[in-house]
Amino acid sequence: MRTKWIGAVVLAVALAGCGADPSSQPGADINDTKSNKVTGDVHEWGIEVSASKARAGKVVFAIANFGTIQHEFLVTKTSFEPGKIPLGDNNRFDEELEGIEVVDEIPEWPVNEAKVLTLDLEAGTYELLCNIAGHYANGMHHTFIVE
Ligand SMILES: [Cu+2]
Repeated sequence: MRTKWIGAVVLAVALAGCGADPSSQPGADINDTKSNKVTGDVHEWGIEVSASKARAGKVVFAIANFGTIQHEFLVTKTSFEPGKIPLGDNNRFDEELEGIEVVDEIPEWPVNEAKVLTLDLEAGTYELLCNIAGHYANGMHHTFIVE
């Protein structure tokens, strides 16, 4: 009887852990997978990728728009903390801003279509993001580390 009770408590704690919102933890959008071939998707409101790290050199991003509206996919090299690029009055950030370099992008593309972007990336910290008004602030960004 006593053993059963302990088992129930452990199960309850495990379930509570699963319910926690990972997006509320800083840096939680990083996964441990390292690959130079990255698949992923953009949607309201987020960017998911199969790998959060790559080796310096050629990196291929194959990204689907699984949202219900058009999105863009920018690869930016930045010294700002994840999600902390300062926004202007128009709810976008200035792509010429000090501390951020837009390396390249997939411009806005239709729902349920995928695009491929091939880049030569040097080591550094990048943020993959969508800079359509309001989209970055709503969570459309993902840290990407090149080592
Ligand atoms: Cu967007």
